[in-house]
Amino acid sequence: MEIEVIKGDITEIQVDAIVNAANTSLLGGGGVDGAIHRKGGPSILEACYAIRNKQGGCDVGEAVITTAGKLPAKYVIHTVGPVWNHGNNDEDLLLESCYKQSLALAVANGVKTIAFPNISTGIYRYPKDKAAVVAVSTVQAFSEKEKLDRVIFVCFDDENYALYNRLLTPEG
Ligand code: AR6
Repeated sequence: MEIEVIKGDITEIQVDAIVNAANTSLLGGGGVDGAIHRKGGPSILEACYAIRNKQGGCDVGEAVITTAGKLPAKYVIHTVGPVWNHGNNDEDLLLESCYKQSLALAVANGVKTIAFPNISTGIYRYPKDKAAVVAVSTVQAFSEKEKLDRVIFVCFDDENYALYNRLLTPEG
């Protein structure tokens, strides 16, 4: 399983599934969530409403899957990262769960290629260095047991891009 890092906009990535850093309402917001709904069009929000009607949103650390609407990806996997609170609220375990649940949902839906944004490191203020360690170690642990073809970390800013490159480059 290839694990890659690129700098860019996740809404433009051609993979089976892109992951959204959503909130518990699933009704959209700012950051990457806003960009995905804006570019993907209303069918994503309609699918999120259907999930809300069934299960009442999405808990922190959980994930749900919808269409990707007009985006080049086939699916959007919406996961809800933890809000950073000085590390006092199991933020690391909850962030790890976001990556695990998203990967499990990908496998269950026949996804072979998946792209992750840097969940929780924007509006939710999770320190980027700590979040990158959780993201990379969780995906690497997953790859030892189950395999997708490709996992791409899509970094939007230089700081995250540098952090992921360092973690994913041997002796880097
Ligand atoms: N492509 C890839 N990464 C992006 C993009 C993009 N188009 N836009 C932003 N990022 P954030 P969170 C990066 O704030 O911290 C929303 O309102 C961004 O630079 O999107 O998990 C939700 O509805 C950062 O590194 O998500 C929630 O309420 C990363 O994506 C809340 O924000 C995550 O930043 C979730 O906050």
